[in-house]
Amino acid sequence: MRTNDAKTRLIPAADIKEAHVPSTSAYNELVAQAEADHDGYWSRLAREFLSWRTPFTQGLDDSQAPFFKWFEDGTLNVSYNCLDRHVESGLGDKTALIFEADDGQVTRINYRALLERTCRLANALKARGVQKGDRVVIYMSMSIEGVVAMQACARIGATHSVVFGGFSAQSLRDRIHDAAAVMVITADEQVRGGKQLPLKAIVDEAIALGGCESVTNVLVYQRSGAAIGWNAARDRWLHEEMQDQPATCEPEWVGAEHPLFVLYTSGSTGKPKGVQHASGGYLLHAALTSQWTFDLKPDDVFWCTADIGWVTGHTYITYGPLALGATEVVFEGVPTYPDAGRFWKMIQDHRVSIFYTAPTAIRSLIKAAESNETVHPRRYDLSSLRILGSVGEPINPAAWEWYHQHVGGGRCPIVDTFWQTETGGHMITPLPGATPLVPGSCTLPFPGIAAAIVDETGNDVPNGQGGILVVKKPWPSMIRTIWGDPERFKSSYFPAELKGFYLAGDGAIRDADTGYFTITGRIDDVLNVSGHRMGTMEIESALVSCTALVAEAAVVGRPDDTTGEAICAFVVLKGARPSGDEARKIATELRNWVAKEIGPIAKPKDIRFGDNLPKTRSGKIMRRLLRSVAKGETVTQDISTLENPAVLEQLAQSN
Ligand code: 6R9
Repeated sequence: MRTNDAKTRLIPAADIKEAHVPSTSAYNELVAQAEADHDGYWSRLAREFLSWRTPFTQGLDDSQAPFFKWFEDGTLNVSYNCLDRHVESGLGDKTALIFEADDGQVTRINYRALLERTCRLANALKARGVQKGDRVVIYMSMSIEGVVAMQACARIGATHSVVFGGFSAQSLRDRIHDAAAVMVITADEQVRGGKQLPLKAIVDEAIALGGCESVTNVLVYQRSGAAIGWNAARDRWLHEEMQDQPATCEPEWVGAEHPLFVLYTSGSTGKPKGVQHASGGYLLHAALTSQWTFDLKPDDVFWCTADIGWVTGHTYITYGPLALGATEVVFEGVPTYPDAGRFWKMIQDHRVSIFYTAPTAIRSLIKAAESNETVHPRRYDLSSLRILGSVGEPINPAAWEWYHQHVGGGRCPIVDTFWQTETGGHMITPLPGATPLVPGSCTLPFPGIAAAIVDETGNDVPNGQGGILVVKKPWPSMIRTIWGDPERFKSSYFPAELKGFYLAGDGAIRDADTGYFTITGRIDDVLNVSGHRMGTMEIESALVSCTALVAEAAVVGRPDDTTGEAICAFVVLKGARPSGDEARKIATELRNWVAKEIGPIAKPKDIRFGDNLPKTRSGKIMRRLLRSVAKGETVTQDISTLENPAVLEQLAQSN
């Protein structure tokens, strides 16, 4: 935790020619405008950034708070805003996507062709009966087709729900079921790091688990050509479906509040939440933050390394950059294949000027570069870079410095962007031409975002003192509800004691001198492993669902140098507590079980066995204590209520 430290090193804002937000005073001016007239500020930007079919007459509608609405009587189409309008204004030949496959093969697609492909697929979806408001699950690898699938849904007013390709059949089934999707769009396989991994087979398995009867069609993009199972009544090849469809498709003009997508994310209870976003407000913030936070200009080559299965891929691959008519890189593979110089080589080859990635990737590439000079960024020509970004978790100052010096050559500002699936786009972030930087701080709120730090009763805490991060006013790209569960939406994000403020779920502190924000981590039972959100309860449910072996389980996070946090599981087995080889064997079995239940990203790094778990008298698992045990700390908490203190020694042993 940083205190009032006069030594805080401020790196001056970059001197950028014609930056969108060019100076600290320009930033302050925008903040003042938003403070003076929140509604007017956002409405002005919504008119400037988006093309409306019918203009809206009202900005915010808070009559049903916390179910806020923005620009509700306006109509628009998101894919029109991302594609058609650029073609209409003469940018049809401009490259939209530079796709680099796992094996290095590059495919470029310009705005005209991307629009045509989107229209063909949109027509194909309609031909299979998909209608406005229907949900379509997209379970795809990183590909042009993945972006096209999302845009095609937006074009016809279908609500997409993208499921990350690393999720298991069980997780996929749960999401298809919860959303009652009518269609799944997938690929035969995905190719990552030289390996072919199944997708269609997992869709088959998910549907076979039951509860997916709403799905009438599965469209399959042929990526690898591998042999796959086929159900002639249900499965169709994407290319066959598209080939005879017209290359134009009138967009479905939808109201600004029409649900553009539902994206599932982890919360503090077992069941993932379907975060529902609207069309108009979401696209506004996607476009606006793409422009201001990254200072994105027509000649830039933008690269966000996220997967479209996460919100970062939605906002900063599929929607934001395309809404601005930008050129961007889309990457199928992984940062370490064929070697850990892949990112640097791609920046060099494509002359990337804005690069946006996660701290976990940076940390693993630092390790690789330090042990192998040939993959060090200094071996590549990275002179095209002008702005770097970070997202997903706090970036520790050492990684920040390395990123700044070795990737950015000491000249590129780093925008450390704090935001969430629920917020739709950046909330607290530097603007490169306006904000002096401090390594490890996400600095100041985006203009118009009323971020603040309060105590448990919603009262402001002074700078220099940590508290709960909230947003005091609604903003256009905020979550609208949890799909099918409005009560959970209210209780999760607008708890009664917080005066109607949006509760982010993170702790934060503002620097006493600068007022800069530093995020101190989640205040709920959510872990952040390699920038991926994982609910501890979700992993616990997965473990105890292994009823043949597991009696009880508790999951906590512990700090990890590379992945930020690592998952540590404490398990009581139905049989005797195992040791040695047997313990290792069961630990492996349980890891594989979790991978099957949720996905490989949820595999516990550590599994420890005990005769029981430490509990309070009322029977609550003492998680704080388990967190100390996981870290290897000596336990200083009061353990007088523990039935069996010896269990702590058992749980301290790794397998
Ligand atoms: C965009 C995204 C959200 C959680 C969030 C916070 C953490 C994201 C961060 C950050 C510190 C940053 N987080 N960005 N923490 N500094 N720049 O990651 O969305 O997957 O929903 O995760 O990630 O804990 O609450 P999501």
